[in-house]
Amino acid sequence: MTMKHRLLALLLLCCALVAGCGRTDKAGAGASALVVGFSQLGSESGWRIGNTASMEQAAKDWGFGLMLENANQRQDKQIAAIRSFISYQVDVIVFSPIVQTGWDNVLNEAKKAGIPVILMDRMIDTGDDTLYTAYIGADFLAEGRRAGEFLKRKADATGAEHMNIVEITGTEDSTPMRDRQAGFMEAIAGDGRFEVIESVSGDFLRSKGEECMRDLLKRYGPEGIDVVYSHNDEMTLGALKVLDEAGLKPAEDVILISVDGQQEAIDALKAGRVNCIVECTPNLGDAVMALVDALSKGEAIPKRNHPEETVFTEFDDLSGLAPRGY
Ligand code: GZL
Repeated sequence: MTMKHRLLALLLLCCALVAGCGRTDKAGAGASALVVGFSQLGSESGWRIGNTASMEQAAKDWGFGLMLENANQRQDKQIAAIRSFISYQVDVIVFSPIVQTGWDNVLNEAKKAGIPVILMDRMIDTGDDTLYTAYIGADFLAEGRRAGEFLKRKADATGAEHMNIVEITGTEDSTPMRDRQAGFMEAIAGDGRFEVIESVSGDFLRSKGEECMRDLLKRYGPEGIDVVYSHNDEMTLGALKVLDEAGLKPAEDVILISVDGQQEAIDALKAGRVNCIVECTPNLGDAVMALVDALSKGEAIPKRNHPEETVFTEFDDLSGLAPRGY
């Protein structure tokens, strides 16, 4: 941690202490000024940017200090951030693990320091579930199932006898990638109308979603692909650009199933350019801070916490849908 970072963190702590004096926000007047160390994995998507904003706003609403470190898609930077939170003895550590593996050592350090850890948005692989106090985030298996259920409904509606599916997946070894794939495959399993001809990683990035779609079209041709199942809207929006350039009609010549629910993607759905968007809300901040507040009061909190989520399809009337905010 450079001197600049130390001074910044000290400044943040002072702000938090000042903010905490005599405040009357959600945590209640007079509560001590809690400090939350938050390691965000990056800024790869509109979803991620919305998630960070949600955390920053919630910390303000609850009157908690927030030490935010953005790892810019690097696990080593997340681990370094968690170590800095331990050395500053924050009250709670919250982080969104970019991948599921490789966290036991640093989480053991947090455990030894007596600092509770909340996993937000993504899970970890560990043999010791005392290394984290709670998980709060989507049920990605359910999201994948919703994508598969839509495709079956679409095939029923069109009478399709066979559909070639290409999957553009999120970051390898991340929870949403693993479980959105597993849930989707589970939903279409045994249905002879569907064949997944290829899965490629777009790493949740729009630019890579575009590259993947271009490569897939080269390999299979416009007649060879009936469905694109994309693990997030950014990659879907990249794929749309390629389909347009190829003279294909998105959502007609190629069925597009996406996940997240970013405004730009919802607008594409409303315009008939996407068929289905499975919602994944980034607005987890308030629920995270409620868990932090409960922990600070010595209250037990649930180990797993899932937000309510839905699915938006071409079959729905979306005219009354509120602005998405991300
Ligand atoms: C899902 C989140 C994913 C989003 C992507 O909870 O981890 O990461 O679906 C984001 O947009 O990059």
